[in-house]
Amino acid sequence: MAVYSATTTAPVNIACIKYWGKRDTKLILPTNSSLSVTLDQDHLRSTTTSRADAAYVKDRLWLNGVEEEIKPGGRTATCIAELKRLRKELVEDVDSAAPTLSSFSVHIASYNNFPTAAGLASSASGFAALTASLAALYSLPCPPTTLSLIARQGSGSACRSLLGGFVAWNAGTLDSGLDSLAVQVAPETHWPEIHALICVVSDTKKGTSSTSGMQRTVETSPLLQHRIEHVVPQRMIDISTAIRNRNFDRFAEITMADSNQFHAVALDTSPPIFYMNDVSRAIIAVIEEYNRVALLPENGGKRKAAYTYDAGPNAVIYAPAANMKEIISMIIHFFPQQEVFKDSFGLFGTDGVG
Ligand code: 2P0
Repeated sequence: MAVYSATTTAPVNIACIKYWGKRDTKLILPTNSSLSVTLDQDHLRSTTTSRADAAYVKDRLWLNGVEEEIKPGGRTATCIAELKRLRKELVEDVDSAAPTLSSFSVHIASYNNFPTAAGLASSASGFAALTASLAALYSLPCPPTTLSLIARQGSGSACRSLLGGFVAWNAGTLDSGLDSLAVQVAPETHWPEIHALICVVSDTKKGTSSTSGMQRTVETSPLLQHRIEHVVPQRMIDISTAIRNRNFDRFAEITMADSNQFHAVALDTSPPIFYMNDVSRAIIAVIEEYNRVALLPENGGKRKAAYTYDAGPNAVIYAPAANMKEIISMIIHFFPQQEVFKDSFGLFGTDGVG
């Protein structure tokens, strides 16, 4: 009896231009485009195995060894249904001799190689790995950009984790969502000098989930409308240019400005959402001072690091690898692992993204 099984991995991605807001909550269509860096496979990633068997009676999912319910009509069920549909349309209807895997139930097991307690979002790598493993199981003749349309319906940010390097998620304009997909701006090999340092400020679960938080922002924040119409479109162009030109100074300037505006729209939400804490803000002050000195003409006049924060207090610091040693020493100097930080502050390590 043939065993149909496929295992794939997908890394975490960290956005420089933030996704925050949906224009369609079912299809997960965003109110603005976004752009991220996919971290390398060696560090933070999800690994997912999918199996199809005629003997399975229903689709089942395990996350880190614990079975999760697949809710009918929910995000996971939608992704599985879309991939089964593509198997039928693109493989089975074309080659009638192909096994009709689309009619079998699937068992899916996914593991993260980073502690869920680290407070790092796992939905992006998780839904990207789930989509990629089913696509491999079904031998779908689809490029990652096409698969991003499906991963997006699991979790918006997941569409960006199907591609490596520097990745844009184009918001698109169609109601169908068919133009709301991820494209590679530059491969990881284009700019391997850029590394990411993840500073775990807190490992507790965040108070407001991204899904509900961003919806509240869409409904209540006047600043979000300004951001969508007048800020993000130009930033997407400018940061893509900075990446193509390997211009770290400009990349850093835009990344920090966009992190700050994302947290400003969170604050502009009613009731307000606070994701950063005092340690997060202190890290911003350290990096701002580091860059202020670097920007002096006698020091070269260019920024040396960029901070960015997602829907939680943990900092991600992007910098050329050559600056990382200095940055890590500085962070340890200002945030020594004394009693107050002992259990709540840790350096996760450096991630080469190239
Ligand atoms: C991002 N975040 O661009 C932004 C920055 C958080 C802050 O994408 O509802 O977990 O599943 O589409 O993808 C978090 O949003 O939300 C996120 P859903 P998701 O990375």
